[in-house]
Amino acid sequence: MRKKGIFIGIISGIILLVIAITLPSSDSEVKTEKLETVIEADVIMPIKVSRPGCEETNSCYVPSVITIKQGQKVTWSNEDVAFHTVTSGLYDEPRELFDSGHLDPGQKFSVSFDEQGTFDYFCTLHPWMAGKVTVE
Ligand SMILES: [Cu+2]
Repeated sequence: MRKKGIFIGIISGIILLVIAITLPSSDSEVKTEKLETVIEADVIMPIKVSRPGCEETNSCYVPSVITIKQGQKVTWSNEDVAFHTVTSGLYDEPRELFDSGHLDPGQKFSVSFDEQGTFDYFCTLHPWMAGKVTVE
């Protein structure tokens, strides 16, 4: 009878060990998902950029200047609670290369750049919002 008790003790010990090993791994799966969400966008429109001020610290689009290789894609994500656009050119001088239209909060927009050069872009709703893509 005592042997049976020890056996049950060992078995439940093993079960507890398996649970202990399994728990942290499901935790790290959650972390991995969060990391992927961060990496999905190259440039973000952070919160509160619908009010002037972000242009003083070049943080209307973050990063405000991004350098990529020819043929690569840039993805923008609107992380603000207001609408924004990613529109090629300058506010006073739009260029008809790309235009996201109004991006809802949480919405993303991507452009592939097949030609080298420097490409300015801005937000049609907020004249102070400006950024640049450099394609090498
Ligand atoms: Cu905007």
